[in-house]
Amino acid sequence: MSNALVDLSRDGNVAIITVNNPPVNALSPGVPEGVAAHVATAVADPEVAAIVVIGGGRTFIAGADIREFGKITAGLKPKLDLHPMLNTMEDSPKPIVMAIHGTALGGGLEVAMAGHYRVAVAGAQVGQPEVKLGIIPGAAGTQRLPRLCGVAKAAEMCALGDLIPAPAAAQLGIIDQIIEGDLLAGAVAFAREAAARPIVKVRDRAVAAADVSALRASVAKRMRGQPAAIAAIDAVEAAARLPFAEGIVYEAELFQKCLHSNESKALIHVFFGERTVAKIPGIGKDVAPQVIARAAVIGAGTMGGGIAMNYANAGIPVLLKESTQEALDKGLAAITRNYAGTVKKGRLSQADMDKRLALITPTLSYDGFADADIIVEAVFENMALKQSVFGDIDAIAKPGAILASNTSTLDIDAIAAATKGPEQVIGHHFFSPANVMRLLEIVRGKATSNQVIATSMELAKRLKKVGVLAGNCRGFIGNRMFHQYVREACFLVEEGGTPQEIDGVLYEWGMAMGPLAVIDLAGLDVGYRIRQEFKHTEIAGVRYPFAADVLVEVGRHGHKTRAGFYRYDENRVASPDAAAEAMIRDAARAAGVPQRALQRDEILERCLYALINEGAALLEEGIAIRSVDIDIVYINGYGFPAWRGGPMKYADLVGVRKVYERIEHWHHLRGYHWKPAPLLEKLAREGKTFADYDRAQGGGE
Ligand code: ZOZ
Ligand code: NAD
Repeated sequence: MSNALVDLSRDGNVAIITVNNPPVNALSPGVPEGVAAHVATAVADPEVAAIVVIGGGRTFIAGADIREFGKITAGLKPKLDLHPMLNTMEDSPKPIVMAIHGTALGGGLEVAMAGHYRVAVAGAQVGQPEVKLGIIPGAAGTQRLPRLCGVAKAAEMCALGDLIPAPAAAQLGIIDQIIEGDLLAGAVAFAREAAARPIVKVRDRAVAAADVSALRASVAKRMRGQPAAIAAIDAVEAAARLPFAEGIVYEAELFQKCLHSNESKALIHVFFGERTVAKIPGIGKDVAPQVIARAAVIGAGTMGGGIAMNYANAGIPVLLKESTQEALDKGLAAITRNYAGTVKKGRLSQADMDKRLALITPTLSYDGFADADIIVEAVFENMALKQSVFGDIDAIAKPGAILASNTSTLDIDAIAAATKGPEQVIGHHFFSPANVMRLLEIVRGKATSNQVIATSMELAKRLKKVGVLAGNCRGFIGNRMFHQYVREACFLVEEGGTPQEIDGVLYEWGMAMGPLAVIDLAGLDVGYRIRQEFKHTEIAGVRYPFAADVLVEVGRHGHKTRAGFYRYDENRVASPDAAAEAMIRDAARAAGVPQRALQRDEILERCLYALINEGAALLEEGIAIRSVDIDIVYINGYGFPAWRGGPMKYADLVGVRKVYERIEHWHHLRGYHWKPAPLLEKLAREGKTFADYDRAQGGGE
């Protein structure tokens, strides 16, 4: 079967099969069939001596079509079977040379390994990244790869999913030759020579067992909650134990199990989610992003220093302004220390560190700010100060320059009101440490222009961040939800749980850190100050979480004072602190909070369902565009495990109705804080999911 997705042509006695399925030549329906049909035609053609398979456009085959997996698990399609195509290729009596540029990933590398030779340009990359989607290679990758590079390396590649640059892959035996110059011409020449040699199939190569126990142990720890990584090692090890035909049956069993797991559904949701969040309804390709060639940052504290590093890392020169020489020196010293640490770990060269530092110009004045395409404010979290800074920069910025605030809670419109051009003002909420955390919450004010939003979304990519657009409200998406989560964690500790018990349950469930450990790290005083500022919004008779306040009031501010919910040693290693627990206990007794033993399920439900309920409210208010936007915020900014899909996907996986019923339960018991969000109630009553909601908004899978 020939089709528009796969083309067959000839260069003398070499047949050329080109896959044309943009953008990444995924193995969508029609591609495997087309490749197999063209191989059969070429084999039958007496004038063909050898065959080259190549990808049209920017890449070789980047893998199976991930969209098909959801259809299979939903029962809408039969399971994928690539083996007929792979066997047709491997059994070809004429040598098949795979010509690789871009990426040969997952099913793409599996196709490449069913050929008899692989050649690649030096810039290509190969890998079996399926584990990042919660699955294992399902088209003999776990059986052919160890036959090329050995069990140990293959197990590592399949369990970790890292991409291997072509030159390294050549050293490992995965690639036979690096082609200089034109790939197709090089592959055709290689194929002509190969026609004279006997064919060796990868499946017929010998493979020796290897000790992978260290990898197994490290994966069990690093990738907790992700059974696919261990399954990948099991499958690769089987290659040395079982004949090829039995190995692929074993691989298929493990593949199916992984494919139908919640972890895989969650990770596939995250894969598409990270791409969906870049799409903003109403802002099309006709809105051209502005050029950002120069930047300026105000405030060289915890956040400003990290933000300046992001710009320097992206090659964008950046001015960094402080109000005193002392603060400037301190900020620069922190930046230098940070880069030096990366150099020491071998992840950055000294020359690159010097180059990046040279892009950061420290200053105490606004000189040069008029040339900046973007000015980012990261001064103290105080409205009057921010308004005064925005008044200053509005007066000196060039027309069209973007004025961004890194505020975590303040009203973007009130900040914009200090300028004559509120359409240029936007929130760029980076997360601490700003040079490490991937999330950039982009906050649109009511006047922010579409061009400023489009530029911010594109800039996020350049800064290697995931940009998510949020509406303007106190705390935006991330912190507004976090506030509910921490409230429940504090209530739980006031009711008799210990910090390590509550944090332990959430950590075991998959969070990078428990909620109380997180606020110790961020500084208990930060939340305290915000609560004081918003005291007037408290409602009489509504329970107020006091656990953190009790600690702050005796000078326990978390890491920075080496005491908070926990005690910290000089290396900031936490240990339980009976004194903190006693203080909270005393305050709870004084407030008449009954003390009791807590169950794991209650801790999980109260913390996680509080997030979900607030997430539903944010959707309804239009603060978050889609539920997947919330998921991407939580995974990239708050240590939510990607393999749980984010809070809203987790709700879908548990069942929206079940989550709603439990929230109703807590509402009866605990009142005010647990009032179900109307959207949650509506979806539950209609038997719908948050994914359905996203689809109705024109987004999502
Ligand atoms: O897109 C980057 C990437 O990493 N893609 C995923 C690669 C991957 O994970 N491949 C393995 C897939 S799983 C597999 O292959 C299973 C297997 O073993 C076979 C199963 C057999 C079953 C047998 C059963 C017994 C990549 C590096 C390729 C390119 O990055 P870019 O930054 O240049 O581009 P993106 O990421 O913005 O992508 C452009 C558009 O393409 C969509 N897309 C990418 N990879 C896809 C895919 N769509 C479907 N399937 C894929 N594999 C992506 O969503 C984006 O779409 P738009 O609409 O947002 O533009
Ligand atoms: P910080 O106290 O570490 O740094 C603020 C810096 O701003 C100080 O070095 C101060 O000297 C400087 N500054 C004050 N007024 C100035 C002026 N007029 N001109 C130049 N410099 C001035 O605070 P931070 O933690 O970096 O927070 C900065 C902003 O980022 C706040 O709005 C905060 O809410 C937000 N934020 C903080 C975090 C976090 O985890 N720390 C996370 C996200 C956002």
